[in-house]
Amino acid sequence: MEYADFLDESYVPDDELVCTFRLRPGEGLSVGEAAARVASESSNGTWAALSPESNVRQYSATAFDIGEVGDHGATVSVAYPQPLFEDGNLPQILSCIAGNIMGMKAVETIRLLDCEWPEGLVRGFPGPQYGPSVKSELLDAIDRPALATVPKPKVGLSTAEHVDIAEAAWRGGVDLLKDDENLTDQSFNPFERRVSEALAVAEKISEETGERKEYLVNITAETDEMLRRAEYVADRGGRFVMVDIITCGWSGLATVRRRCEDLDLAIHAHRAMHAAFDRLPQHGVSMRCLAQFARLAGVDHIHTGTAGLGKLENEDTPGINEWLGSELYGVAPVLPVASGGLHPGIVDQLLGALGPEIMVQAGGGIHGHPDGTEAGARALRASVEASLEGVSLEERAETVPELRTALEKWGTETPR
Ligand code: RUB
Ligand code: CA
Repeated sequence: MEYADFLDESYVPDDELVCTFRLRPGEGLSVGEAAARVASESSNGTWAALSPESNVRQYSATAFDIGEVGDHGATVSVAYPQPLFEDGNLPQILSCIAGNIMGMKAVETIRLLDCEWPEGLVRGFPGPQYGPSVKSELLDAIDRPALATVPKPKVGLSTAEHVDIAEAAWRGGVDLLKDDENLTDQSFNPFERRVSEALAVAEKISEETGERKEYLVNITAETDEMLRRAEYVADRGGRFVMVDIITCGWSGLATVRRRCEDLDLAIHAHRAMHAAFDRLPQHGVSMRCLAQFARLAGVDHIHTGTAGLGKLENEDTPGINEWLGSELYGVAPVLPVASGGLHPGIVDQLLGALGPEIMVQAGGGIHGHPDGTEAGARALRASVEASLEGVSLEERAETVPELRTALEKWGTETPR
């Protein structure tokens, strides 16, 4: 049992997890030799030749389908037999397919690009409870994108300031208040006070406007504490929690997902730190794969970028969103969230690129409006409605002065 045994260029996988990598071989190795080492190290081989007595080869991965060498290396596929994996254990799966291989000398760079999930593995995961159906089941955003806003400055506001901003944003037409990724339970804006006061105001504005107003509450913390915070949200009548899924980890997310089933809470996934894995095109784990893991783990919404229109860089938002909505053995789809540098002048291009089955989240693009948060929210809502009705922003701005002001301030440019 040695490296060469893990490569079979004519292999045809059947019912296995198939991962596509792009790699540059380490010095002195061919692509095929490097691919064999990847299949070996990520399943059950090692650097030394072994002569096992039992049939452990049945659990070995096989590298196959080696592509041409392009800009960032050559693509190779690796098939992993399902018994290699424990049911529903995402950390264990990732320790194989994105584990030691990321630092092997046999590859100069390697990136996990895509996974094809067999039914047997998918069945071990819960998937989302709601997904895009939050727009009609928990909100009144049936035929349009759900609209969310994160108060800015992102941290440092007092609870009273935070809730005042929320009130203005809800009244101006957004559906969801969202905590920022680094706002949890700080002394200037403690978790419990913020949640109870904001949810009370959400109820008031829901009655006033006749539209359900909800709150994506960031519960990110140590796992037991996340559960306690989720319970607090549910006790106060909240319907959503938010988790920074990369920084708190897949295991913590799995525990939260289980509890959210009992509490009937939807999960908003913020992906802060994803770019440590997915920014360099030649190395790491693609955002596409991170989004796949999140869907299996059962988040209802996840940030997937802005198709290049916002302030942050991202690979292939349309392709990721398409995967999140695709059929996967009956697992619910996930609602993609576009966020980061969005403002009313960009919305039309955004919906053109991504379609209306998304959540649109804007912070600075609402609270930076010259006439304040409520006007900013009105401008964003008007831009979304105009886009869906096929009316130009300029034309709609004639009857919506808040939109006119936003367009004068920001134009239709991408912020930096
Ligand atoms: C957006 C913001 C979010 C980013 C994360 O604020 O703070 O954390 O959306 O990015 P603003 P992504 O609207 O002021 O830019 O959605 O790409 O993960
Ligand atoms: Ca943020």
